[in-house]
Amino acid sequence: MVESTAFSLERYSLAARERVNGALDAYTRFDDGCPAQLSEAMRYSLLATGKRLRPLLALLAVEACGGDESAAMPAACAVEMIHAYSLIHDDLPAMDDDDLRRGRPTCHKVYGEALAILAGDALLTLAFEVLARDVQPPVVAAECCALLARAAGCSALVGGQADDLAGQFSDGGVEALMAIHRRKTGAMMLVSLQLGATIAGADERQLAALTEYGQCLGLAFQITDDLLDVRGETQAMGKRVNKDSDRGKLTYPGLLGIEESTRRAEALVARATLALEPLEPQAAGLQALALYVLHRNH
Ligand code: GRG
Repeated sequence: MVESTAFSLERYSLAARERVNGALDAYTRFDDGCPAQLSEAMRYSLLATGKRLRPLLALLAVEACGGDESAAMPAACAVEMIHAYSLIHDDLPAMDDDDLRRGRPTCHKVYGEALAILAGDALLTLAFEVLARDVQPPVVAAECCALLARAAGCSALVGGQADDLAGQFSDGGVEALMAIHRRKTGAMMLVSLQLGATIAGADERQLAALTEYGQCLGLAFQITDDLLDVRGETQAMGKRVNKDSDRGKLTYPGLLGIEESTRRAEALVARATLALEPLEPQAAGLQALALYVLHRNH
């Protein structure tokens, strides 16, 4: 990971991931009749090694807006649950049909398709239970539920996935590609920041800064994801590489070339970090995270 001078993202994220993983583990120990195989499948995917980028965004956003990390932990877990569900369903034969995720066989390869679908359903549902019950006060919890439902719903995550699968805009240009990824990838990153900000009681100026940051970061993340798909190695990525280009999917390097894609990712990260100015000096973590997204190798 890339170090910023005043803030060690490496040190912070190592410890924060531990806290997130501990909370995710606790949230998925069911003693209320959840079938053992189902909870095993949920935990297999949820607790697998991942970057925990969305939880980190929620936790860093609450701090950037002057709030307390522990207040945002339920939201950090909720976004990771939705993310894990979307990966399980995306890997299914009816969708992207993948065998490898996070360095190990996909959920349906281990537990079968039916249980993998149900594990995804249960993680999606659990996310809202956790938000509604554990975010305080209840009026903020309700606002968080509405924000997350919108970001995960038919006009964002699910809608972006539907358009992507339908090959919508496949003959379009960069604008078409951005329209898919703003919903499929960007919306969950943006809402992670918005949840942290909402829990911290952010004002309009802080919310606007995080929104600009999140929109730029989401697009930059997708460009680097496409670049890694071209350049990356299966072992480092923990998933099959070259799959997008092999399937004739629109990608940034495919449309713009590697050099221009890299330049765009750099420009977006520069805009993202500039957007954080109103939040300084509390946004050092988010600054470092933007640099990490640019230089990541998995
Ligand atoms: C099934 C509703 C539904 C949506 C699926 C998440 C998704 C939408 C598709 C996954 C395919 C993909 C490669 C999307 C682009 C970027 C992305 C979301 C990568 C995975 O996220 P990371 O890199 O993964 O944060 P880790 O494992 O580190 O959490």
